[in-house]
Amino acid sequence: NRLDPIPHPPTKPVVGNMLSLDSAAPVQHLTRLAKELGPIFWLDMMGSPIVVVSGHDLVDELSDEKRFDKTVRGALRRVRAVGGDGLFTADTREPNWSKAHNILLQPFGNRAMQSYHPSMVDIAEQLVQKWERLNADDEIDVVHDMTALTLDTIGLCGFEYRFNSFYRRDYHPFVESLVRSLETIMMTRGLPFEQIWMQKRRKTLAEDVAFMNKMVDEIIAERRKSAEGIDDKKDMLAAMMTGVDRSTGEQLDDVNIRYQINTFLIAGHETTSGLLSYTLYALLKHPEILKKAYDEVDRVFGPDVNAKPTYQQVTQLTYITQILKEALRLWPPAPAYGISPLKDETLGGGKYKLRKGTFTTILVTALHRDPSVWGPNPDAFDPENFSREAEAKRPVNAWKPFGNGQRACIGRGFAMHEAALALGMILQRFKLVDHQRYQMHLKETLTMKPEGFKIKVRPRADRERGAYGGPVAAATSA
Ligand code: HEM
Ligand code: LEH
Repeated sequence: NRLDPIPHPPTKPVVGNMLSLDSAAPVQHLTRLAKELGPIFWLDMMGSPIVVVSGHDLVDELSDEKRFDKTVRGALRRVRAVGGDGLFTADTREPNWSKAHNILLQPFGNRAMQSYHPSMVDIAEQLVQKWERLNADDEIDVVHDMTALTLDTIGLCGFEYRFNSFYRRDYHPFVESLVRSLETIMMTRGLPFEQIWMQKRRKTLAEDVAFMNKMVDEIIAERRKSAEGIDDKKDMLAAMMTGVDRSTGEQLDDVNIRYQINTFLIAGHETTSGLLSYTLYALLKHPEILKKAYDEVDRVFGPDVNAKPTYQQVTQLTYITQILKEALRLWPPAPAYGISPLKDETLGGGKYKLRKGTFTTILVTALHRDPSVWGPNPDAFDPENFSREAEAKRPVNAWKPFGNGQRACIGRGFAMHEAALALGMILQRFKLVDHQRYQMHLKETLTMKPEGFKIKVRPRADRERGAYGGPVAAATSA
């Protein structure tokens, strides 16, 4: 075989490894296979191979953008039904990739983050107000509330739209369509003869996509004709409508802007919510880390429980950021990404040959627990992995929750600011109660999230008494 000597599990005739891969939990299955078969192995997906890499040395090589580029295949190719040639699902050589990349660097830059901060606080306040009004024995569906938070946040910062998820019991109809679409996309991932499979689902997919496109197209058209000049708005939509790609002098067209917005909504819905849910889980299970987190929040945000955090204060939450990074290590919400060699390649000092174009998956879940980087106990949750000293000592390309190089996540700064703010505001107010003694159970969609994770909260008694030597109620912000 041309992939010899890369390890390979036994295959069945015709289907290869296709049907033996757990279709409800493919990433967890691949992660187990990586433990068995090692840092590199390949699977036969009905005649087309997919190489799965998770050893740090090999990932380091594969991170060389002169030799390897992102490839939009497998599950991701089908996400194009919603994301079109938006940044996330565009091929690097498509003209709209570099054009949108250049234009979007500004609205995802640091300066722009400061302008989104008040909107992020607006939505985070809706979350904590909901929690403040719960009865003592009411349960919180963590993933639901974190998804409401992250979706509403990108809606408001992205295009001044309020999904108002905290004012409804079910999700907004856009979200119903999005979730159903992603489900179909994952179910049909990699299946051949797509014309004959699941006709009902394919029809629903087409209807859902049409519905989502129409809603977003209307928002764009509204903005184009609004009396208020586009220039007055400071959201991502305004930046996309006015931005010019310096290298071509061109602007984004409205269909591409729609695909970018669909993409931001997928991203806002799928990933940051997972990050926050995993983080709350880790804190519940590690009281000593939770204690340090409370101390930092109290120190940085000050004594007033209701004070709105400033942008600067959020950037000072360094220990909270270490906690978030460690959660991204153990449970990367985007668990894999696909690349392929630009020409015929050899890896591992001549050991493995990869032909040009071979579909190769970086399995981030397994990379992030490689003992050669993280030590003999890589499954332990330890924010000290992201202390300044530990980060300085660690080799590059060992921690890849946001992907690689020019195709890495453009929303990284947005997601991290949003997550630190929300976690900070939660800890500012609440004690967390693990009444279920929840044990992690992952549900895979496009990403992975904890299933059935419920908590309860109580107001923080230590702060009510005034941990700073005076009654906090008197210290209302002016
Ligand atoms: C790309 C992860 C949040 C927008 C990516 C990639 C990863 C990732 C791994 C690379 C995918 C690949 O190589 O195929 C995450 C994680 C997030 C997050 C873990 C939260 C914790 C967001 C948010 C947005 C966003 C909030 C936008 C509002 C994008 C875009 C790309 C991307 C546009 C494509 C960039 C390009 O190829 O030019 N993300 N993401 N992401 N992400 Fe995120
Ligand atoms: O290797 C890939 N896919 C394979 C294997 C799969 C089971 C892991 C396949 O058969 O399709 C390519 C990677 C596809 C997984 C993409 C997950 C990314 C989730 C991020 C969504 C949200 N987002 C968007 C932008 N930023 C965040």
